[in-house]
Formats: sequence, structure tokens, C-alpha cells
Amino acid sequence: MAFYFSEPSHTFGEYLLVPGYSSENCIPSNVSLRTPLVRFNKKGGEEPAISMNIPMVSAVMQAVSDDKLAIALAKEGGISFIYGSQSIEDQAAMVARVKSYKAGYVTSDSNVRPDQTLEEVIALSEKTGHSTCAVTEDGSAHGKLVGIITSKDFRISHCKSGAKVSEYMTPLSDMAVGHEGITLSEANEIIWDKKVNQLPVIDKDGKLVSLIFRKDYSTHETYPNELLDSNHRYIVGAGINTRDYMERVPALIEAGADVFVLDSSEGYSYWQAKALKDIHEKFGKDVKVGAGNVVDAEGFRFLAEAGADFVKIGIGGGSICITREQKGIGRGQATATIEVAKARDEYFKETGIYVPVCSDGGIVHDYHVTLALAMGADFVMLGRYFARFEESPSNKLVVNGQYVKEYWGEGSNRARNWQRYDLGGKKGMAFEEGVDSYVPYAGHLHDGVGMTLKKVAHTMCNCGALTIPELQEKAKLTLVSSVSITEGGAHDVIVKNTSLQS
Ligand code: RVP
Repeated sequence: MAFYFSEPSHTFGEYLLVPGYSSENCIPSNVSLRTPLVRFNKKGGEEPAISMNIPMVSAVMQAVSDDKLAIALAKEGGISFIYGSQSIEDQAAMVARVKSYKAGYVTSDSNVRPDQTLEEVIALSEKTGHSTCAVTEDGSAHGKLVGIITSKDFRISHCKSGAKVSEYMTPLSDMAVGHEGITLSEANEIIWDKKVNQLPVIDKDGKLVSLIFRKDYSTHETYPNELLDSNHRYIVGAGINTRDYMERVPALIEAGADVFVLDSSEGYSYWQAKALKDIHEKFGKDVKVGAGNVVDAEGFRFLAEAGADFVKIGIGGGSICITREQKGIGRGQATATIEVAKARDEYFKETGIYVPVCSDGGIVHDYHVTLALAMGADFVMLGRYFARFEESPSNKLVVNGQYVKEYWGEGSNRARNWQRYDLGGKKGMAFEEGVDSYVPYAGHLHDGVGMTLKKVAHTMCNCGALTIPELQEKAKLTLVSSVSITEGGAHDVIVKNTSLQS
């Protein structure tokens, strides 16, 4: 006989948090949103190999996660999973662009040899727009550094024609330099101590690696949560599928991807377990792979035992998703999150291993992020939310006098990501499980994420929690009736400024 879940399944809009006691310490500036991304031996006191500074990742979607959005999100402390519904080469190139982007560390594009003339320095500066030139033995960006010359080092009208760079440059012996591996804050200390405007970074052979400019450090300070790897590069993830992972994964590792996720609408399958096993056997356990999506304890247990580094929750709750209508599978996102998080805790009690869980899809309001965390999610994945920002890959248009961005599902005819809905066997049997749509344009990601997280931190304080684990422990959640949902918005008044409603 079929199994019936005894309760109806619910979604985020049906819940509210009931405040707990806030102590004097419980203020938003004391809140930490740091959260684990991948499995770790929590009982044994191990630290996760990757954690995030904010509990947000961007969806594995063409309309959401390219290199530009990945950089913007890593600056805020989260991770993008670059979409896999493109060729291996194109996806690897996107990952490589994120990894080679170094905020604050600039590859010098104005370089001269010591035997070049000041006229050549001026011509180069006019071309690049930079007044600082690195002087290297062979005039290349990574040649052996011998000095630095800036427009302030000479007055061309007072120099004889053909005067050489070597006569006017600041030689290496008189310069402050940083050594490869230096952090931006260490570099900043030197820049201020030595009263210089830039600091060349050299490797052990004296070759130029990069330049750090005084002005760039202040930009870096705008992003105190930025998520960096041990080489100060932004952390980035990539979506993979259960068909071509043996070719895709090594190419993405080579490009520098830090973490993978098996991108599938339904993850409780032989194919996901096989992919996890094959990847870990062939490329090692250090290669981190999340899996999903599942919506119950059984699905979680299956993927955790198969070696998933994190497990993604959600079927049919995505804003552009019509899976429930098309196939009749799925579960309310709140109920699924609560049950899977409980299964994660049970698995931890039994094994000592903590497998983070991600609530994926269906986040409509900022407070839904807090609800998902309170229900036990370690982090959330968002598609619609990020698609609205300037940095997302999709087109910005004007529709009915309003700025919008395009947003389409991976299961739509537009994306044609049929591998996401693949159950193995013969290909080409797909039907649409997603739609093509517009979402209101929402400006820059930095401002949007900043506002969302401000609200999350405030609500956490209302619940008496300064960390995500504390929120999960202390949160008191209540189901609300449809009548009290109406009560939650402005009601029985004529609202003057509609922007107040957002
Ligand atoms: P949302 O944030 O509500 O826009 O949901 C995004 C999620 O929806 C994705 O992370 C993915 O799990 C799911 N998705 C993506 N494409 C489709 C589809 O075409 N059905 N669904």
C-alpha cells in the first residue's frame, strides 16, 4: 500500500518566527553568518574544508551564475555555482575568469625595460591610462623587477631627449616590496608605513607577480566578508551532471573550481550515487561534490551515505519551475527543509559527521532566508533573487515602463538543460519543466544582499541568536492561518507609497 505522509506539506509563506529573549549582547553587529559548505567530522573537532561567510549560494542556472555574478557574490562572502548547461570549455573558461580575478592584486599592464626612453614611458602611460610603470629586465609583466617609474619621477621638459628609464626610476634597492603570498591587509600596512602609493609583489626569484595599489585597498575594505581561497583568489563552484562528469570535473578542477554540485531536479537516484562514487574514487575525496535535490529523510540518508559533501533540498518550489504541475512530484519547501535538516542531525548523532544541507528554491521574501535557516538549512540557494541584479548574465529590458531582467528555468525550452531531468537511458525524451519569464530589475548585488542580510541579522537578534546554529536551536516557528497572513501586510489602509510594500 502506498505511503501517506500524515501532515500536509507547507511552504515558507505559511510560517513565522516567534521572538525569543534578546540580551544586551544580541545586536546585529555581533551576528556571524558563517556557515559550513561541505561535510566534516564535527564530533572529531575537524573544521570544514570550505565554509562561507554568508549563507547564500546562487543557482546553477544560465540566467543566474556566470563569472560576473560569481565574483560579485564571492565579494559578499557567498558562492556561485557556474551553470553546467554549456560546453565544458566554456564553463571552465568562466571558472578560470573568476579564479584569475584578484581584487586588489593587479597584473601590471604598464611595463618597461630600464634601457627604454622617457618618451616611451609617456607614450605607454597615455595608452594604458596608468601613471605607474613597473621596470622589469625584459619589460614584461612578470619579468625580474628592477625598479618603478611614475609620472612624478621626471619632468619631460627638463630631461634631455632620449633619456633612459634607468636614470630616473626608483631602483629596487630603494623600494618597498611584498613577497608572494602577502595578504592585502599586510600590504596595506607596508603601504602606509613606507608612505608609498603602490607595492610591487615579487616571487622568490625576484620576478614581478602583481602590484597592490593604495586606492584598491579601500575597495577591498568595502567587502569585509569576501570569500577567498588560500591563494587569495575568489572561491567558486560549478554545476555538473551525471553524464559527462569524468571529462567535465577534471577540466573544471584544472580551471580552479573549488566545489561541485550535481545539478538535478531529483537526486534520489542510482545515477547520483554512481557519480559521487566515481568522482571520489577517480579524483579523490578532496574534490567536494554536493548532491540533490531531495525532499525527505530517506533521500538525504541515501546521498549522505553515497558520500555527498552537502545535500540540496527542494523539488518544484523554484519560481520558474513547473515540475509539480507537469509530473506531480515535489513537496512544500518548508516541510522538506525541516525533515531533511532533522535527518542531517540524526546522521550527525550516529556518525559524528555533519553534512550541510541547502534549501534550494522558493525564497520569495528576505525573511524566507531566515526561516529556512531557522528550519535547519545551513545555507540557501537562490535563482530568481540573483537574476534580478545588474551582475546576472541575462538581458536588462524595459517592459511596461519598468526595468526587468530575463529569467528562465533550466528545464525550459530556452535553456534545454535536459541532463538536469535525466534518468539515464536513452536521451531526447524531455518535456518542459520550467518557464521563461521576467523579474523586476533590482540594482546591484552588493546593495541587495546587504539589505537582505541586515534583515536576517535583525530577525536573528529578535530570536536571541548570534549564529546560525544558535538560531536553529532557539527558533520558535509557528504556522499561520491564511487570515493572519493578510494581517501581516499593510491592511485596511490606503497605502501612499507602494515601495513601502516591498
Ligand atoms: P528560485 O530561487 O525560486 O527562482 O528557484 C531556483 C531553483 O529552481 C534552482 O536552484 C533550481 O533548483 C530550480 N530550477 C531551475 N530551473 C528549474 C526549472 O526549469 N524547472 N528549476
